Amino acid sequence: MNKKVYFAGSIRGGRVDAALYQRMIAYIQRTDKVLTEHVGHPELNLLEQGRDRDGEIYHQDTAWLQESDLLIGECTCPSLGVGYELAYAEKLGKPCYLFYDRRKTQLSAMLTGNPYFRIYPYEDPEAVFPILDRILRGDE
Ligand code: 6K6
Repeated sequence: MNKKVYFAGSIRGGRVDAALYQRMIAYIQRTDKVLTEHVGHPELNLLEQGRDRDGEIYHQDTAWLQESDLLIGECTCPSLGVGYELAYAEKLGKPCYLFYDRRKTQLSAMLTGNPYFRIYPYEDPEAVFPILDRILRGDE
């Protein structure tokens, strides 16, 4: 209860799974706090904003990673930013729980080969929600 969750999902990598991100974020928010709610917003400005604005995003997101209790990532859509966040969270020792749709993608060996990451392949997105319950209860 009241854990601070860093939710990671693709933004400039592609928004094909944005509706699922939004559902997962809303589900987590029933019991806990999501620091990165914007990742699920249906209308985002995907354009590069210049070094200064993108620098603010980088500083805010790395501060939220430090503040977070755990990271939950939806990794079906490949994203350089999400990959960077996962390595950053690992260095900080934050527990990382990763989901991906095995019908749509093969996850990078840099994730599946690293036992630090707890990885949950699924075939039906509905399977994600009971796993989220267990993660948030601390049972995973
Ligand atoms: C403003 C409002 C919504 O989005 C913006 C501007 N962009 C970003 N804002 C906050 N975090 C971002 C933004 N772009 C990328 N990120 C972070 O990188 C998120 O935490 C995502 O998990 C991840 C996505 O990386 P890309 O490489 O797919 O963009």
